[in-house]
This record gives sequence, structure tokens and C-alpha cells, in this order.
Amino acid sequence: MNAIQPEAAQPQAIYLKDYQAPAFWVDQVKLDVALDDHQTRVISTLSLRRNDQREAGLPLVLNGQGLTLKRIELAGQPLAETDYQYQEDLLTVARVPDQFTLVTEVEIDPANNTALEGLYKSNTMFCTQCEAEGFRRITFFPDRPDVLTRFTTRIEADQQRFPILLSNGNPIERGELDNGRHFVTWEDPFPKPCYLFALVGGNLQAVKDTFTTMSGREVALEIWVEPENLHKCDHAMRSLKASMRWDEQTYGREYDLDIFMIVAVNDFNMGAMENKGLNIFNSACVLAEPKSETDAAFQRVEGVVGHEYFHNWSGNRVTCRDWFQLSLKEGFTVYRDQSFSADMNSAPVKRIEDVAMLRTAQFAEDAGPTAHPVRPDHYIEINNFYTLTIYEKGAEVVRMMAELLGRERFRQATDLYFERHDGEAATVEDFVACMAEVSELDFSQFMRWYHQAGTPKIEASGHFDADARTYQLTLRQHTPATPGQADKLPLHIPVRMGLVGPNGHDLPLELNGEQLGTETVLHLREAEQTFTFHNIAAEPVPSLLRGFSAPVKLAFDYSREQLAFLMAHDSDGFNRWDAGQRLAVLALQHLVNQIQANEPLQLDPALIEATRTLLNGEMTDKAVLAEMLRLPSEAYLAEQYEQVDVDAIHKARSFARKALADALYDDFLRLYKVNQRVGDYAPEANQIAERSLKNTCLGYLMAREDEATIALTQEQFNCADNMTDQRAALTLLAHAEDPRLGAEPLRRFGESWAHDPLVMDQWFSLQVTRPQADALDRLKMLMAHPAFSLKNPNRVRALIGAFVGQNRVNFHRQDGQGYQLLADVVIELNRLNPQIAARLVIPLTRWKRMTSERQDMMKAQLERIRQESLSPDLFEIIEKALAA
Ligand code: B3K
Ligand code: ZN
Repeated sequence: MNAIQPEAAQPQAIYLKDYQAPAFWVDQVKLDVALDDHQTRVISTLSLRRNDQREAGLPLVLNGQGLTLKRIELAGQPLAETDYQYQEDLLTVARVPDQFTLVTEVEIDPANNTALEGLYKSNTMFCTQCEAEGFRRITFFPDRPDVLTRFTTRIEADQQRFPILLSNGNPIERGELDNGRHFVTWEDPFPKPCYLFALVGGNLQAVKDTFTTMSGREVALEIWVEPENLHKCDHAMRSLKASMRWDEQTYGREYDLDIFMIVAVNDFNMGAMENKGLNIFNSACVLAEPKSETDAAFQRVEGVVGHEYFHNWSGNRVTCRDWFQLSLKEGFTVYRDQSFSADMNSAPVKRIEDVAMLRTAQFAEDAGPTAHPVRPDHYIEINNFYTLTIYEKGAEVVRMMAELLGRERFRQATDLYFERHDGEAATVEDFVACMAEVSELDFSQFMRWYHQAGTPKIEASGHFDADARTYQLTLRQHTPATPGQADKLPLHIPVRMGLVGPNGHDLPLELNGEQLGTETVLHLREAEQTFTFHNIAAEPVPSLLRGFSAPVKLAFDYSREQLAFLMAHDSDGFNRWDAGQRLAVLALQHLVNQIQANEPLQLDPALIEATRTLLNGEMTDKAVLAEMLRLPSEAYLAEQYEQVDVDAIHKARSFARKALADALYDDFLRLYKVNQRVGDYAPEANQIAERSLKNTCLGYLMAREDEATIALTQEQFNCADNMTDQRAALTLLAHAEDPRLGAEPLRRFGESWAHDPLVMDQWFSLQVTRPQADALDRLKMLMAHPAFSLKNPNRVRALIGAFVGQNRVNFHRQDGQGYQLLADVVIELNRLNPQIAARLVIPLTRWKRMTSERQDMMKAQLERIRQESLSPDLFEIIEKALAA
């Protein structure tokens, strides 16, 4: 009774406009899962009921992928083979009553599931990943988010190998069976879509705690890990409790079940998953301990624990009607986790980091062949749409609405949304309707943010009229064409701004006879709009898009003096940083020009002076200072060009680092020394800031590779009592031009951490991000390392992902070997793990931005991949890349 699989047909697109409500509801599902490595048996009992909103007499159609069907019974009677059909991943029963019970028994093979979707094995444990469409790999079901069902799950397994058996909700029964097996039954009182189902079986241990909710209920908190990781859970537990309190205080959201569990697994496609009451995490996003994890890892854990916890309301209690609405839960939840992290740490730095990421990676997505709107209108493989556009740009869209409403009304609007749609599957329109209702604002033009892909560009210009005492600010907006969307309409863009007067203070703003204080939000709605400010005595410097109030590219022809002035005086911390970035971009672009013209290189003295001022200034926020000292990344610089010269950009940036270090050696050294901590390590904001500043300084000093700095770096590597400092030093040694500097430390480090996969991921990464020409050879060597496996996504990301994404000069080697290696890996991963393959290939799809010889080599590799029998994931991406 195996599925009949026809010859691979071309994968078809699904359209938002074709949405129809489900033909059947599932009031209840009882699952009975008998775990076995290769022959797991799943018996499901579905209580089905016809949706009376749909046409009469529709057949029952259930999803099911790769299932071996053993038994099927309708209303207690076995179905004859002529009564149903199982083909092309669909089980169809033509004639069914209006209400009935369907029992199916299937067999699946978790140990051979390398796609890591559905039920699979990671090390010695069983776990699941069902979002978006993994549940159909476990049993037959209407696998769509608008079918909400009550789940009861009985799990049985060998007691010795799998003493811990977990699922969603509360445990209601457990017992021992013959043959050394046992079972536990879980019941989830909240109806949920099947993508939130989870199941875990393993030899796990837990760190336990409790949380008392705002209404006084006690919730049991458990973090389940393999025994060797028990000492790495404290930070996640602290973060969980902080998240729970924060969501009560900030959004009035209380946790609903009596137990909340997190499980750490080593093999995971994404960061984590918000399954109801049973979050499953990539171990890299939950485990953290000072000796083995860096400050960045601690912050990642806090952010991801928060994100998944916040989904309990934004995603689980109110879920999505269909996958086109993905940003409804993801954009909103990212906005929530960003605000949470901002409250827990340095808020300006959090904003700077988020924007830096958006402006490099998301803007690049917007400008490439896979560009799509925050709410796409079609897709082939939904897993390809867990993108920066859905998540990060989606969060920016929510942030703009929060900005438009103001804190209090935004809270009223989210209260209304949670209350009105609790227990429902909602749409983006439902969410925006709550914003509109509470604020009485018109969001119809704003909705274009959800429909139009691409990064809008605002060209701003100013005109000061001394006689009339006016300052005219003209804003022109334009969104470039993206695949499938040639013409764009003007968006409603909130532009937060101020005018900085010659004394460095914000001027009072008078617009259309209205006094607006010293800062205001301009509403740009037309393609071009001019705003005239009155009573302006002297020429101001405009500070535009404060706090990055909209996800756009803003161009204004600032002079270097104006940028240095804003760097020093802008009252908006974000724009002070941004002015510094703009100044650095100008200086680096100038170097790129010199390189391309074969001229001698000279770094803009204005950048040196601005940096000197920073190093000697009064800035108290060390975390912001560290950010301000950081030069724009090569990826961000690349974004400034239509046609990217990777080698020139790399050379320019390296030259600038060295030039700054030469000119400001004493200042960097002094700051490095001043920021040596006394006392015990703690992953708390002040210390994190200090380490970040110290290691940024050391990074500059090491650009010189002089003896004194080498000694300093070696000492830091040898004596550090925490991974942040140790890894910073190791990276500098391993990236040094002289390969001998890194050799011994790398060997020692690799040996002492061989037992810890998360640290080994770092060890792999920092070797292949080495900018020198031997990086590709090292990559090949490391791929042959016994600890490397294409089956582990973290390892693949640590090695191949890091090389491709963070080592631009070497990925884009002139001989094309970087491209070839990526294509080789992608072809292999296409068979093993299509999701990871489709993600990894993205840099190759951005060929259009490269110079022509590189374009040809990149396209040749894409063509080579296309020759394979492709998964829908890869098919969709490759087709888009080659159609561009
Ligand atoms: N919702 C999950 C992502 C699932 C990915 C499916 N391919 C994690 C998150 O965003 O919280
Ligand atoms: Zn999420």
C-alpha cells in the first residue's frame, strides 16, 4: 500500500488569490506513536466534520508525504482499496458522511530522515519539526494552519533508551509495558494547527524552575537537554522568565498552560520552533556558558528564547490563516523580540545591529532575483519564504505602525487584536484593521508595504533661504522594479526628523503654522513632497530618518563636514552612528576609486580625525562607541554599488583599518588597556560593552601585525577566562597574514574543545573566514575533517555558510573555484536536506551584481545545478535566479 509516485512533475506555484476555507474541520485528533528508529508506527484517529461554509459533497483530501499506509478505517469500517487513493502526497476519500471518524495507521523511518522535517532522529533522540508542512510526514492530516484541532498524543518507546517522552500540553497518563517499553500520554487543551505539534523522545535531563504569572498561577518551566549540556541552561532559563514577565508587562500577555518546556537538539534547520508548550531549539540558540560561549551567543539565546516564547500569543493563540500571512506572526514576533532585547540590553546598540543587518542582508534580498513582498502572493515551496523580508522587513512594517500609533494606542490595538482573534487563524488585514480602528487612521496606502517588494529610495534635498528664514526639505520616493513587479506606487513613509542648528542643538520646528517641538514625523505619501520650515535663522543640517523610522535607502548630499558635525551633535543616537557610517562609506568609496585607478592609497583625514575624536571623547555608552568604531562591512559596502568589485572593496577596507591603526595606535592601545575587566565574568550589558570595545581596539591594532600587538593577542588567547575574549584573540591570530600565528593556537583550541559541537562550529568558521588566499584550501581540508558532516546543518553553516557569506574575496575567487565548491555542496544537499540546500545557494543567485566574467562563472554553476533532479525548494530558487 505504498504511495504511487508519478514521474517528477514540475513543481507548481500556489496563489494567495486561490485561498479557500477547508472542506473539513478536525475537532479532535488522537495520535498513538510507537517510536522505532526505522519503523515508527503512527495511528491517528481524526474526528472530522464537514465545513458547512463550503460546497456540499466535497471529497475528503488529506496531506501525507512519504507515509507507508498500513490501515485505513472510516467510522470503524476498513476501507476497500477502491474507496480511497493515495498519490502525489494526497490521500483522497471520495465519499464520506458529514461527520465521522477516520483511523489511519502508517509507518515512517525517522532514522533516515535527513531533511529534518517531520519526525527525525538527532543524535540519540527523536524530535519533530512540523512548520511549515512537516506534519504530513508524520500522519495523514489537513496540513494547513487554518485547521485548529485538540491533540491527545500517546507516545511509546523503549524505556531505557528513551526514558523521557514529551509532547504538547499536560501529561495525563504514563505507564510501563512489556518488552522494556513504556508510554506517556499528553493532552493539549488548546486547539492548534498541526504545524505547532511536537514530540520528543530521548535520554534527557532537565533544569527546572517555576514562574508565577500575573494572575498568580504557577507554571512549571523545564529545559531538557542531553546530560552533558546540563550546565549550559541557566541563561536560557533566566531569559525565559524575563520574557514571560516582559510580555505580561509590555503586552499584558499571560502564559496559558501549566507547563512550558524547551528541548535542545543538535540537528535543526532553523534557530528554534515555537511548538505549543514544547519549544524545540537548535542547541546553538539555547545553550550558553561563559567558558564555551561568547557574549554574542548569550544575546542570541536571550533573543531567541524571547522570540519563541512571544509566539505563544503572536502565532499560537492567534495563528495564520494561510502561509501567505507568515509575516503576521513572524514580523510581529521579531518586532516583539527586538523590543525585548532592547529593554534588556543597550537599546541603541540593538537598533544599530538590527538596522545594519537589514540594510545589508535584507536590502540585498530586495535587490536580487528572490525579492518578494512582506506578504507574497504566490510560492512554490513555502520553506523558501522564511526570509529576512518576511522576518526583518516585516518587523519594520510593524514598527512603523507602532510609530504611527504611539505607544499607548499601539498597545490598545494589539490588545484588540489578541482579544478579537484569540483561538483563530487571522490575516494581515485583521491585524491592520485593529491598528486602524484604534487610531482612526487610514491605512489603505500603508498596506502597500505588504504588497510591494523592493527597497524604496528617498532622495532628499534641502534649501535654506536666509532672507525668508525658511528651510525647504524636498523628499522624492521611488521603489525600483523587482521580478514580477515592474511598476510601484508611492508608499506611506514615516520620516522622523529634526533640524540641527549651528550650535549643535535641534531647532524648533514650525511647519504649516504649527509648532512641532524639536522633532517630528513627516508623512511622505506622494512621489515628491516639499516641507517648508519657518523661522529658521541659520542654515541647519537635517537629521533624517531618525531611529531608522522606515526601511528605506535615504540619499542626501551631506558634506564630510556635515557628517562629522552630525556624528558629534545629533540628538538621535542612531543617526550619530549613521553619520559615522556615511562618512566611512565616503572614505572607503574614495579608496575603491583609487584602487581601481591604480593610484596610491590615502585614507580621508576626516575619517581619521572623527575616529580620534571618538577615541578621546566623553562617550559613556561603550557599546555604542564600539559600534561607532566599526567600519561598514564589506557586504554593506557592496550594497552601495550596482556592480560590485569585491577585491577593491576588501582591499580598501583592509587598508583603512591599517591606516586608522597606524594613525591612532596609542589611542587604541590605551582604550584596550583601560577596558580590561577586574572581577568575575558576567554576560551583562556593561561588561559586554567593555569587551566589545576592547576587542574592537585589539582588532585595529592587529591590522598592523606588529610584534607588540601579536604578543598582546597571544596573551589574551592564553589567559582569557571566557570565550568572548579567547575567541576574539584566536580569530585575529587565525586571520593574520602570517599563517604561522594561528597554527598552534588553532591546534590547541581544536583539541581542547573537540567534545563540544558548538565550540567546534566556531573553530571551523573562523578558519574559513580567513581573508587570505589559502582559505579555499583550508575549507576543502576541513570538509574532510572527521567532525564535518553534511547532515548537520550547524556544521554546514559553520563551514560552507561562513565561507560563502563572510569571506567574499575568497568565495568570489577569480578562478571560480568558490562557486564550483558551493555548487558541489548544494547538489549533494539537494538530496539530503533541500531546505538547507536552497538557503545555501542564495549567494550564487546574486550574479547580476558581479563583474561580467564572474557572472558567467556563477551562471554556469547555476545551470549545472539545474541539470539535477531538483527538490521544489531548490527548483524555485534556481528558476528565479536564471530567469533574472
Ligand atoms: N517559526 C519557526 C520557523 C519554522 C521554519 C520552517 N521552515 C521559528 C520562528 O520563527 O520562530
Ligand atoms: Zn518566529
